[in-house]
Amino acid sequence: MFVDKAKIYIKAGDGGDGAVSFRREKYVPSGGPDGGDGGEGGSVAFEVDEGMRTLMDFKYERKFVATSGEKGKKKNMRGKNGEMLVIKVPPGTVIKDFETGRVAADMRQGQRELLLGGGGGKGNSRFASSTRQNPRFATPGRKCKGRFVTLELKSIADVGLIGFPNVGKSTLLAASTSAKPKIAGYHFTTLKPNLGVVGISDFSFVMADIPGLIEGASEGAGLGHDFLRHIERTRMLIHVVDASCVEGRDIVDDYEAIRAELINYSDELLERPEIVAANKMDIEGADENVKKLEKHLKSKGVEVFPISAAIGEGTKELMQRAAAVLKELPIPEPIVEDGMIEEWALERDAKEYEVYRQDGVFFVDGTIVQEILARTNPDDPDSLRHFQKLLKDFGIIKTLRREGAKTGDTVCLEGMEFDFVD
Ligand SMILES: Nc1nc2c(ncn2[C@@H]2O[C@H](COP(=O)(O)OP(=O)(O)OP(=O)(O)O)[C@@H](O)[C@H]2O)c(=O)[nH]1
Ligand SMILES: [Mg+2]
Repeated sequence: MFVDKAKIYIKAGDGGDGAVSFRREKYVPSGGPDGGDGGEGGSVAFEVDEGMRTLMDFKYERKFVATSGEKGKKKNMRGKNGEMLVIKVPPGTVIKDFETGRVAADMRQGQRELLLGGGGGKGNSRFASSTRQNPRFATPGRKCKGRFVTLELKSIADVGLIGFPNVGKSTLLAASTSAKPKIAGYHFTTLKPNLGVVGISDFSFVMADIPGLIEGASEGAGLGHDFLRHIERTRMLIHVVDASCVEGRDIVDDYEAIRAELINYSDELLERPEIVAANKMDIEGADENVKKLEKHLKSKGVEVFPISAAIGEGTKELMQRAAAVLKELPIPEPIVEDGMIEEWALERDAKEYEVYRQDGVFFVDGTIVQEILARTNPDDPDSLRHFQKLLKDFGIIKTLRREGAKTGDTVCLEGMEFDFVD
């Protein structure tokens, strides 16, 4: 099956921890701290690969974790950085946060970093000062949260070829571009959109052959919704009908049935410019059918181009008209992003915390508290002093005071209790 939606797990690399180490050299009695910083974690980036047409690869590989930064080393050596993980996606891939459904990126071209790797921790040599000559603590690297994202492929094409199965959409694509879609006399020959470039003198546009639609497609019948999603992104439609009516259907009914599915799927498609290609004109009886359709469409102002895609008749005129229509249409905007990437980045840097009082105990909860605790070695007096400084720097002491905390009160930081000293 053609996969145009996938759910994957992505995680940026954690920052490496800072090292605790002391110089030990011959003839140097007290060498001092020399623990290096941890390396940075690798980021997760997405890159458009123009050659990719489906999200098929993500059916088998679903977990993408960038490498972590290495721990700091002695002699003030920094840990190695993690490597950036680049995930290749086809053009037109929309990346969404799985939980909220909000858009993180609409990949059209180039590369975008979506998840930043965690920063490395600081080695103990960073904490040396005149009053603290031998710090026995270092800070851990920042750990990154993994998350699920949804990838949705919405092909980017200027023109979408739509219509019932077997009407000759792929034949028209093959006649007008260098694409080589599969063509055969049965329904659903095309199972995924094929793209081709149409060149009209100095103008060119991308045309997509979309798998055949049937009645109920907007509710998921046939290949249904999967393909209407691709139509959503086109700028105009060429609605292909089989003028020979060899399959015994009525040409006007066919036309209206497809229109109904489009509109049912999205009101926006109602506004999309459309021209009709009445195909298979080489077959007897086609003339009459075309007249019938033209009469039906006259009042709606929809143009009908009689063609015979199999022998390339009338196709050039049709493409010229499509080019003329496209020239008048605005260039489509990428799907509006929802500030998701910024939020992911902020989440890592969240400085928020909450202070509340219960049974005389002051509770402080929040990611920043976890961060501060993770950086603290409770058995080390220097580290504890540093811990107090961090509480002050982040305004937690001030907030506690404002909430009424006095010297001797119990404060519970993410489960760890201590006495408040003002
Ligand atoms: N006589 C005649 N046959 C045609 C013409 N165009 C296409 N066909 C035939 O119609 C059949 C279907 O053509 P396709 O191009 O595969 O049709 P499609 O609309 O892409 O079909 P699906 O991919 O199944 O939706 C093939 O046997 C073609 O050879 C034409 O202009 N004249
Ligand atoms: Mg086809």
